[in-house]
Amino acid sequence: MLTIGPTMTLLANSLPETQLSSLSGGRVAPEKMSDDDRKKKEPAGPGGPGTAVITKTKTQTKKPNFYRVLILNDDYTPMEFVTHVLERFFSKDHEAATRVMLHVHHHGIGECGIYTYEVAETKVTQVMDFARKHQHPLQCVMEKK
Ligand code: TYC
Repeated sequence: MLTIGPTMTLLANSLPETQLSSLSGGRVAPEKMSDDDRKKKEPAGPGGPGTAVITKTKTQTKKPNFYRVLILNDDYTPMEFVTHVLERFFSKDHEAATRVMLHVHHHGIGECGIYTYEVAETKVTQVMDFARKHQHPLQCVMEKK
């Protein structure tokens, strides 16, 4: 989850007490200062003496978008190479990697993992660079979930 900043400040005496109380979660501090003390400490500002400022921070949340990273079957890339790719770049143990590789071999396409945009993009680039380096035609793509 992402957290995005604060939102609202208002003068306490600009609202009726019922609204004030709900804004502050019912925790508006009672005025304890005597009138004499207040005169010494607070200048009579725009809100007048005894003006309280309440800042309410509203936390906004945003769900990240997720992307599926997929590999495609072809007739030339060795099975062992694909299994190795799944272990190396997608942190799969040998059995899980073999399972995904065989699924792709039989069905034409299969899922390596689900990631946020930047991570998925990095995985695709890593796989494509690694396949090219070893002169295999293996294809790796990402799709929005
Ligand atoms: N079909 C390939 C072969 O028979 C193996 C393979 C599996 C290739 C999965 C790519 O994504 C792939 N050698």
